Amino acid sequence: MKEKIEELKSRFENELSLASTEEKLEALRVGFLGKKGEIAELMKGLRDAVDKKAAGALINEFKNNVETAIDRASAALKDAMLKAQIRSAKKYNPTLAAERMYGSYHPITLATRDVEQIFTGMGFTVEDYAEVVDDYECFEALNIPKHHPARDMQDTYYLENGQLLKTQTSAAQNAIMKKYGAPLRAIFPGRCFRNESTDACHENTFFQMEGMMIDENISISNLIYFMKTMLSEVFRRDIKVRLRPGFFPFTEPGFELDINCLICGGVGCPSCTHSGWLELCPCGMIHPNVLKEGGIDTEKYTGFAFGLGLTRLAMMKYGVKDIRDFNSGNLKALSQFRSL
Ligand code: FA5
Repeated sequence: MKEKIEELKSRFENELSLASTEEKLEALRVGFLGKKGEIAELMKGLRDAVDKKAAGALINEFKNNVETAIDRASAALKDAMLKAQIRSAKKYNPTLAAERMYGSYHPITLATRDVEQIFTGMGFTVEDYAEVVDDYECFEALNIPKHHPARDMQDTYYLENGQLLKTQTSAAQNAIMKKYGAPLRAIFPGRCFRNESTDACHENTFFQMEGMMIDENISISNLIYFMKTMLSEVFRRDIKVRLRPGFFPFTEPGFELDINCLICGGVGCPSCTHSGWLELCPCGMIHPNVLKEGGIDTEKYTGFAFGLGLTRLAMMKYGVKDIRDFNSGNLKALSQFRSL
């Protein structure tokens, strides 16, 4: 038995040294340790052995050595393969020039700048205002006392201290009147928030651009002139608009200025809630109560105000069908606009 094991041992070592792949190692394992392998044959021969115990111990020792040797060889093979893969992998070279990536302006930024340019060219200043305001700024100063039904149209997000995320850029009207007095020409873009369900033309976070002009003898004709000029310069083509009466507690009279949907050409689609028209820029003559609250002499001055839906304007100008794309962070969609 001893000689037989010695002979198998040297054969195993020889074959092991030639087993250069996982497949060859596996064949070796089956050949020696398998059910019908060399070691199983040795076990069968135990019946005829003189000293069964000693022979059994020798076979066991040989079996353990074979198992360990094959496991080690297999681990060494895997290690060598991994190292070869790492060696052949493409190396990272920090000294190479980076792949070129260009940023682009957000379409709302582009639309804001367009409108700002148009109004600054007509003598308006551009004002900035807070996004977190208080009830007075957003409602009371705008002739919307507590419990006024008009508040239902503009639910928003409240802070624990009673402040709120502004629902409309009109929230800055009072502060700007107090800051500059009359005469006054100002526009103030800003992010607005409303707690409402979203669809293709409604977002809970969107931009408006407020405008105010206060002076002697300001009338609805002035308002219509500025609205027409703004729209023709923004779109630079003929677009259909309609002006209809609208109610805002801070205007008297008030109007809704709608634009014929440029996505569907007025036939009706999700972008215009299937009406063919999109509410874009409500406006009106500033209510005397609002002027008074802003410290303006209503005997001498009148004024108009408008609240342009900037995000909707960007939809129409750039043909974006769903307003939610603007806040999506989807670079594929947003990077199609003018590069930096
Ligand atoms: C107002 O917010 C008034 N402050 C506008 C105003 C100012 C009227 C001055 C008169 C004088 P309204 O809630 O309709 O009105 O919103 C104005 C515009 O903002 C809408 O026409 C629309 O273009 C845009 N807008 C309103 N809600 C949303 C919304 N959820 N998602 C996207 N745009 C909106």
